[in-house]
Amino acid sequence: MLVGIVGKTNTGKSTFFTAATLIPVAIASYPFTTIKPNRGIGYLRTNCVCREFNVKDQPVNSSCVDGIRLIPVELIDCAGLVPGAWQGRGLGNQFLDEIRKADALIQIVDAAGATDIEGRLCEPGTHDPVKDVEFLDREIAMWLFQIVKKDWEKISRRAEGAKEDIITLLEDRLSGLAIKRSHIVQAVKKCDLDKDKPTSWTDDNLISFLHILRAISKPMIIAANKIDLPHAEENVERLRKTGYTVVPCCAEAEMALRRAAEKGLVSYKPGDTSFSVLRPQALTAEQKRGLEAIREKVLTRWKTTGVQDSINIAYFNLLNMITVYPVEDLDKLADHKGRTLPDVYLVPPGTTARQFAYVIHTELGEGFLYAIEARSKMKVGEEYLLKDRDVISIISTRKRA
Ligand SMILES: Nc1nc2c(ncn2[C@@H]2O[C@H](COP(=O)(O)OP(=O)(O)OP(=O)(O)O)[C@@H](O)[C@H]2O)c(=O)[nH]1
Ligand SMILES: [Mg+2]
Repeated sequence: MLVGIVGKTNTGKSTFFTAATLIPVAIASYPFTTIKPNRGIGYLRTNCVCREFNVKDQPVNSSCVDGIRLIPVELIDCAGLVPGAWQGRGLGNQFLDEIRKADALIQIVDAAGATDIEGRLCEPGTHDPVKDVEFLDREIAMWLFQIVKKDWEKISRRAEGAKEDIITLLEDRLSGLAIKRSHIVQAVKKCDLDKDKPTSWTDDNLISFLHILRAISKPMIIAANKIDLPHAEENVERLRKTGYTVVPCCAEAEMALRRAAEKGLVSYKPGDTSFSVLRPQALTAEQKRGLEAIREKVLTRWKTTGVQDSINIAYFNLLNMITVYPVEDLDKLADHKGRTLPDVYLVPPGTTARQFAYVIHTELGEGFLYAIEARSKMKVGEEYLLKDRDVISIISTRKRA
């Protein structure tokens, strides 16, 4: 599962990406700083099961600090866009091509309204960020429209004439865009379009359908960034009226805290509600002022910087992913090397015990006999639907290589 960081140019996408991944990328206060997308690993913050089972874990594929399990996930920082990108304005379709593979989107909005519609700096409060949300929705829908419209006449006629299924034809047309058949079926239903008469769909019908298809196949939240600036607070409420989940955010603060934590200057984990200074003597007066401003303007007022919350919401609320801990030895909750709760996997809802075995290792899936759920110590079959925070041992005729 891949989450794309998208939005108008110059809103703080790359700052958000660096804050989440600690990968240094180009950040600047003018439009179109990012040209090629940046890909990197960020983390999901979850309460580890180690506390509940009262064990000291030895994480391998993730990390665990004070009972907080950080699970790696992939993020992509896209190039910014301006209205008309679908027709080639700004960096044009390049941005749009980057979101092909994204399963969910975090839209970074300049909530302070301190950048105009073209991403140029302006006085905070002079631009309406709701307009940015509206234009991004339209850009993506128009980009999809361009893809579908190319041979719409042909495929809609074919669907009616040869009685070929329009859903299948659309699925072919939209392949490679992380859009599933079930997404298309849902969108057609929601738009109340006659799937047996696609030649009757007008351009407007098609655009509304594609708008809904995007919302279903690439659900989105809004990170209302630059929350430290004047006018951001009033705009958060207005942004909420768009119907999207809005997370107040200060990417710059998260970046500063993560960097300071990496250098051992402060104690801070992504998503924490506060930080403590570990080495005050190593901080310059300016750094101290900066950190206190973060505490006052961001953490005291908004509880968190919003970066971690946005990533968690994208994976857990938009994509409904669940976490599952596989173990071999049920008594020690350990793997074959004796490491306690070594791994946690992020899987989609509806994953069965056997499908999960395949995720770990093909051979484990092929030789699947049954599984044991650690809390109840009950035997479960291949069709058992995994739940969030399950700790599970898979018994298979074939061992892991
Ligand atoms: N005040 C404030 N400024 C921020 C925040 N996050 C980012 N910025 C500033 O916003 C400007 C743009 O940041 P970038 O991260 O380069 O923005 P971008 O959206 O990646 O821009 P493009 O790649 O050009 O589309 C920079 O001057 C950042 O320092 C924030 O939380 N608060
Ligand atoms: Mg950028």
